[in-house]
Amino acid sequence: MIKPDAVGAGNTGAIIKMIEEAGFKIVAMKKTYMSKERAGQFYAVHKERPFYQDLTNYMSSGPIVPMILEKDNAVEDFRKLIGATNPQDAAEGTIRKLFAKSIEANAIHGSDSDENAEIEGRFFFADVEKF
Ligand code: RTP
Ligand code: MG
Repeated sequence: MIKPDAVGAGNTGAIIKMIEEAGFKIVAMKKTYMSKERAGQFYAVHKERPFYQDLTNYMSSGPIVPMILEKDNAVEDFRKLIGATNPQDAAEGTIRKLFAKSIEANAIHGSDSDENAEIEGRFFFADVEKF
């Protein structure tokens, strides 16, 4: 999911280009928006963390671009492509190094397991939207 800071800065196209060049197939994609309540559901695993309120305010501050991506070893390879959560720690050439503004406004989200990728894909897309 391309996050509100990167969509707002006009970096959607550049990020999609990097994702495709890294060998990911886009199975589904749209530009949409999450209310604070829906952002809270999406990041429910972080409910007890001190940054949860800030995070859900930020994630509902503007449009987002969620995608379902396909590739061998997709979860691990995508997390390599996006880089560390804090852009200060992200490797050169990663999406977060290039486009993230801060540890919170960090340009992009990647699922952290195959199981969560399935759940998060269903959060945004119906089966008929996938091809
Ligand atoms: P994501 O889930 O968005 O792909 O990011 P991640 O795995 O790299 O990081 P995670 O620990 O799951 O945190 C989720 C998102 O919360 C925001 N965050 N803010 N202020 C803070 O200390 C802080 N820490 C995390 C970031 O937007 C992070 O991506
Ligand atoms: Mg995470």
